[in-house]
Amino acid sequence: MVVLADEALDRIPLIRSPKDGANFSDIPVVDLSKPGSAEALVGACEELGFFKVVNHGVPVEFAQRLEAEAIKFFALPQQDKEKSGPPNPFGYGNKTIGLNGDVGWVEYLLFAITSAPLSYTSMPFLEEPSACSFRSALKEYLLAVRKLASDLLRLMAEGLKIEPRDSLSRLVMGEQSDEIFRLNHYPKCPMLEKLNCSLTGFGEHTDPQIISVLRSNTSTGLQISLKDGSWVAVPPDQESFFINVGDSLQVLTNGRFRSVRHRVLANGLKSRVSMISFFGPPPAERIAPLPQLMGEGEQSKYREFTWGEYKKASYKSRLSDDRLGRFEK
Ligand code: GA4
Repeated sequence: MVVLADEALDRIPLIRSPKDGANFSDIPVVDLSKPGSAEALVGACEELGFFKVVNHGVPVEFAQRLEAEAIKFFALPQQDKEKSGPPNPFGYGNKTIGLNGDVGWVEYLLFAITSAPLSYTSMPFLEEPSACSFRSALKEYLLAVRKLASDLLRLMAEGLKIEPRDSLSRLVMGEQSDEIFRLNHYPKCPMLEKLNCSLTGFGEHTDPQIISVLRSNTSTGLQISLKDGSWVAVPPDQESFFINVGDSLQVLTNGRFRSVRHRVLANGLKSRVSMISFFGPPPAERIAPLPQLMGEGEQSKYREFTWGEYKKASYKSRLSDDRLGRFEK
């Protein structure tokens, strides 16, 4: 039996797979400065539900500044961080994910974001005068990534030949749109080096929203699941963004795009810091296949629901649950 020194570790699932999984060199890369990017995006969303974007227009320094601020926050004494928790679901969380018993080798800050003017969940640490540089780094990053998300959804509409071109982007750019931002810190876990298995950082799941925009430091850990169910490791790249198709976009395209199952494994040698923006529509928005994407006589594969209903059901589920399955016809 493997005995882990840290008691909390006992509750976190070990994954009996080779440490980092096979490195997957076939992650589609979409260069936003090149012609044909709209078609490339669509191909990647159909095949994997996941891709990487380069020449994305977000200055690298924005992510670096926010990462440096996040590292300073996560280095604070535990009792100071706890003042901004527990997450309900927003705030500082440590090892527990969501409200239904999921655990992982991760600590995080989760924010609800509102636009016009941009604001986010207030937390005790953000009220300190010393958090001024955190607040400004957060704002500049969030604004730049919202613009990227909007550009990507416009390009998707172009690639899908949907008019008007803002049919998808308008869903996530409105004042009532539901945006969430997450800063994750996966501390290194040196004892993993001795074990021939990995520790769950963030358990397997799909994202309920439309798209998610992820940036990480140079640590490995992120894995995605391919159509055949196998897991492959995504090589990190701190200058690019990784995009996930979420459950809602799968429904909007009547299953043409694939909501990608993904997970993060903790690293024995190096801590991982990631920042993810999740873009959802307004709560009252009806999530149903876009009529222009339906062939003649094609029926929706899903029962109708609003984003508010889907989100509520999601937050009652466990991370690995097949949330969309419950809405399939
Ligand atoms: C997965 C995507 C986002 O990280 C998140 C997560 C949320 C949470 O951390 O509170 C959930 C998870 C996510 C889906 C199922 C529920 C809710 C944890 C969980 C067990 C912020 C989101 O929107 O859904």
